[in-house]
Amino acid sequence: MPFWNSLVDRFRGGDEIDWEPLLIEADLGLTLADQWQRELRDAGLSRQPEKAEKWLRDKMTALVRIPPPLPVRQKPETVLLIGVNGSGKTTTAAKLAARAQQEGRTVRLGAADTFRAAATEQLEAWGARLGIPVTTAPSGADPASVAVRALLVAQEEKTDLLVIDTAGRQANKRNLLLELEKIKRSLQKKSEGVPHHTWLVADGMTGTGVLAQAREFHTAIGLTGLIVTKLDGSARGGMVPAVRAELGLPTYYLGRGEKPEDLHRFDARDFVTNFFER
Ligand SMILES: Nc1nc2c(ncn2[C@@H]2O[C@H](COP(=O)(O)OP(=O)(O)O)[C@@H](O)[C@H]2O)c(=O)[nH]1
Ligand SMILES: [Mg+2]
Repeated sequence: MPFWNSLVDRFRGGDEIDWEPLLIEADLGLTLADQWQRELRDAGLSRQPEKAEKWLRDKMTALVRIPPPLPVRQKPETVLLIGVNGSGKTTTAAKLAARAQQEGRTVRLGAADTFRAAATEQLEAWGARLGIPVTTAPSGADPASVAVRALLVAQEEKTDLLVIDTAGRQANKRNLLLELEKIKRSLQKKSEGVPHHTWLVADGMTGTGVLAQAREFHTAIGLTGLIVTKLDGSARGGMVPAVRAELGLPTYYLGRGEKPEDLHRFDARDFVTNFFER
């Protein structure tokens, strides 16, 4: 039985359905769950699961629909990926690079996670596998200077797209935020408008943890959007509308696996269908 139907069945206590726990279980977060619960009640849909589902689908589709991003004319179009350890940043950097390469664009990767040598090696391995150049530095080097060097080389080579990978761990959280802030500021100083995208890479399996991370990174660094990974498992991305409602941030891609081709451009209709029917 699709997830949504099984939830509705489980929460159907007598005739009237209490929508809030159901919406919370679907990772929509407290604020949105509370709001939609009230609106469903006001619309008289407490006892009408089929109509309520239609209402929710329309509501969610309208909320998560995003205008296509404006084309970036400046070269390289620069993406800065940030997020907690293990969220999928390095894999996603490779996936974005592979996708751009497929579209016939030239790409460079920047390995600004200098906290662990293994992180740079992981990105270099992807670069070698995909035939994409990677700007690296020894572990312990200043991540901001690696990022800037990657930008300068990419400008020189007129590369179409630069994707910069960063660390998710530091001695402590504050240090990590300071480091990321410095990377962003250093890039901005080199070239106005860069980075064009500062995307949070967040693990969809952490549910509304994604919302908490988005709040924290958005406040400290300033995000322009999200990529939600690991939606090939049991998670179906309820936090995507939650983040959109609370922070106004769109989700641009969904990760559904570990391979380069497992990165899907976000599509509102697909997302909502998948959310209710899988
Ligand atoms: N199933 C699944 N695994 C993923 C996805 N994205 C990343 N991973 C895996 O998650 C783990 C951590 O990814 P990594 O890119 O190293 O995370 P980072 O620490 O943020 O750089 C790796 O084993 C990846 O293969 C995804 O969309 N689906
Ligand atoms: Mg990494």
